[in-house]
Amino acid sequence: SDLDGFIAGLPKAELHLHIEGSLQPEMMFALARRNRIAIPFDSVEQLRAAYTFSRLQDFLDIYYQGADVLRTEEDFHDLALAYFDRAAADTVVHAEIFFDPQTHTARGIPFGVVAEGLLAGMREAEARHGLTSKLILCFLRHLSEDDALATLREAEPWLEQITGVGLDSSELGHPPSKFRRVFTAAGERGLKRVAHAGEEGPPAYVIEALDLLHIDRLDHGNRSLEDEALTRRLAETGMTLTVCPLSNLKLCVVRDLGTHPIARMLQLGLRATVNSDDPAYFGGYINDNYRAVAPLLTRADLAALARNSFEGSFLDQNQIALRV
Ligand code: ES4
Ligand code: ZN
Repeated sequence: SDLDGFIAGLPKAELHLHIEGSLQPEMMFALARRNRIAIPFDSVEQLRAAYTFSRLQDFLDIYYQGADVLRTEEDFHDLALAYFDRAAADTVVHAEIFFDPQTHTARGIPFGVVAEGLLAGMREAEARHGLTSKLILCFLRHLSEDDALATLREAEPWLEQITGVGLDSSELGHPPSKFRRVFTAAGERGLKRVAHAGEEGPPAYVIEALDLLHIDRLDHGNRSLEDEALTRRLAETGMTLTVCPLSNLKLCVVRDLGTHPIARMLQLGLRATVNSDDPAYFGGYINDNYRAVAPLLTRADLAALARNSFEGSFLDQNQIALRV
């Protein structure tokens, strides 16, 4: 339709994308074959049918299992390039992608294999599509802070090519305060800081992410709206929220798309953006996410969401002027 054309025509940045969550069932089977690994599913259809979740943990269990087929530098390169090809088709001109090194190093895959593969894919996407990108290293919050600190040390040779650190995985029971020291260390090394907070966790976790982790951007943040003073603070400080509508639907963070808070966020003056999170698992890439919430929004709102994605990116101002 006309609205689809409007969304498709908006240049946009994607700021909340787990590269391991872009692994499509077809590629999972192809990599299993290439690496001679058995996977506990008979077909792409059977695998897709397993993607029904009642909460974040249901998804994480299957997401970590899926990542097991990723073994070589070429695998990570192919994964990244497939995502960038698909993102370019959705008029994404810049992407800041998360990766979860601990998911791989815990299986004996060296940090450098993961990083070099992803960086090669990023360079190829820029040459092929002019799509620029940045890399954000996420710590798994269900693991210890010592494990995160060891991961930051392992990353040391690649830190010039890594823009920031993030915090993801199981939120409930793993508050931001658990990672205060590693986020301080990352800040001292000049890295940007982001964290998933307020997806399933309470507003208090968002406040901890602000006050203890000194985040530059808030991933999800939905439950911030339960706290009026916090909402005002996020609006007044111009904090960017990376919101993921189809993820919120699939993980039962919202009951249905009709009650998604994205419109309310914009009305409250929050710098919200729209992103796909784990597109292979949640049933849509970035334009699908824009289309999912479009009925709640005006065209000016949709354009504001796309503009926010550049303002909230880690590009500098003159780079933004060139990208939009
Ligand atoms: C994630 Cl949606 C979501 N939440 C927390 N951690 C994650 N890792 C990958 N996707
Ligand atoms: Zn996420």
